[in-house]
Amino acid sequence: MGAQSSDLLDVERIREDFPILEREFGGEQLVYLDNAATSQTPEPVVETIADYYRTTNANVHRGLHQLSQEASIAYEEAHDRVAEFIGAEGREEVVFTKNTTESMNTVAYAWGLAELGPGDEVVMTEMEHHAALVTWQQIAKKTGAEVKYIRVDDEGYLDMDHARELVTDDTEMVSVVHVSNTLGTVNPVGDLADLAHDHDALCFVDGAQSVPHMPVDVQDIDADFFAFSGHKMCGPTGVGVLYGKEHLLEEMQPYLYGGMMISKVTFEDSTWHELPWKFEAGTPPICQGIALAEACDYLEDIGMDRVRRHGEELAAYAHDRLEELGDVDVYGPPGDDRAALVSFNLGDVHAHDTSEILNEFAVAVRAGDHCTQPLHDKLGVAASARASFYIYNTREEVDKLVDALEATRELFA
Ligand code: 7TS
Repeated sequence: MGAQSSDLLDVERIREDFPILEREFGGEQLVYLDNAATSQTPEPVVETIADYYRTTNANVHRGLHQLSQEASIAYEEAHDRVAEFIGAEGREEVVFTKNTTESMNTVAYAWGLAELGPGDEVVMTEMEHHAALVTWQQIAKKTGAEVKYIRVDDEGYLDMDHARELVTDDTEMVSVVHVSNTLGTVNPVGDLADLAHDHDALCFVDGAQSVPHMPVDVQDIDADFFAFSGHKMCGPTGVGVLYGKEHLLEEMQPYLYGGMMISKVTFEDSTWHELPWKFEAGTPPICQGIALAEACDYLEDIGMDRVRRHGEELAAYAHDRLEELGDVDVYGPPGDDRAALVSFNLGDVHAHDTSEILNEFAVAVRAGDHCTQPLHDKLGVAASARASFYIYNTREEVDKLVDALEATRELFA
C-alpha cells in the first residue's frame, strides 16, 4: 500500500491487523469497499475467537465446573463492555441477539404485538433498512396499527417539518435509522427521540451503520431502544445487540421462550430470569459476544472520533472524485456531510454490471438495493453500486475505484 491516507489514523499499521487485505485476485490486490455489509476482522478479535475455543469453550449459566464458570464470566463481562461502549447504564440494558434484524424483531414482537392496536401509528423514514421497514409493516398488519414514513428530500436529508407533522399523539413508536446505509445521511436521532417523547411515543434507533463509525451514547440520544450488529464493527457474525432502557425491558414479555431465559418452571407456568437473560433464550452467542467486546476495545484504542473522521474524509474524497467523472449519479448529501459510504450509478450501466467489472480489478463493492427497495423506487433506480469505507481504507484505494470505473465506462461506451 502507498502512503497512509490520513493524518488521523496510522492506516498502514492498522492494515497489518487485517491479513485478508493482502489477498490478490488476478494479480490485483484486494480493495475491500463493502464494509457497510460486513467489515473485516482484526487479528486481536480473530485471536480472541481462537483462544476462546482453545481454552475456554463451554456452555454458560449451566455448569458449576471451571470452564463453564470462566465462559460465563467472560460472556457476562462482554455485556458490561458493550454497555460501556454505547453509554448504557449496565449489562441489564444490553441483550445479545443474532444481529440488528433480530434486535428489531425482538422489540417488534415483544413490545409491538402487546402495545399496538387499531388507531396507533408507527412512524419510520423513507430511508429505513428492510430490517425495520418490513418488520414494523408486518407487525402493523398483525395489530391493525398504521405505518407512516418521514419524507427524504432531494438532497437525501430527512424532512424534519414532515416529521413534526407525522408524529402525533397517535404515534406509539418512532423507528429511525441513525445512518442510512444507502445515502450516508446522518439523521438527527436525538431530535427525533425528543419529538417522539413529546408525544409519549417511544423511539427505536437502528444504529447498524453508526456504532461502527462514530462515538454513540444511547443516553445522550435518549433512545428507548437501539440496535446494531457485531459484524459491521470488527466483530464476528452471529452477534448483534439490542439496547433497551431497563424499565422498558423489565415491563416487556420475552419474545423467544426456552432454556436460560427462565427463573422457575412448573407444568403450569414459568417465570423469567433477570435482565438481560430474559431475552436470551437458548445457548447464546458466547464466543461471538466475547469477541465483540474485544472489537469494542480494538475500536476504542484507535478512538471513535478518529474512526469517524477517517471515514468521513474518505467518503468526501470518493464523493468528489466520483462527481468529477461527470456521468455518475451520486445519491445522498454533499461530500462534506455524510458517513463513510457513497452509493452511485455510472451512466446507464446497471449497478450489477459495474460491480462485476470492478470485481475484475479486485475492487469489492456492493450492488443492488442495499435492503432499501422503497428508497430506490423513490430515487427512480432499481439498484445502485455502493463503496463503503472503514479504518483500513485509503485514498489510494478510492483512486483505484475511480480508475476501475473509468475502465468500466470505456467498456460500455
Ligand atoms: N440496518 C441497517 C441500517 C443496515 O445497514 C443493516 C445491514 C441492517 C439494519 C441489518 O443488519 P443485519 O446485521 O441484521 O443484517 N445492512 C447491509 C448492507 O447495507 N449491506 O449488507 C447488509
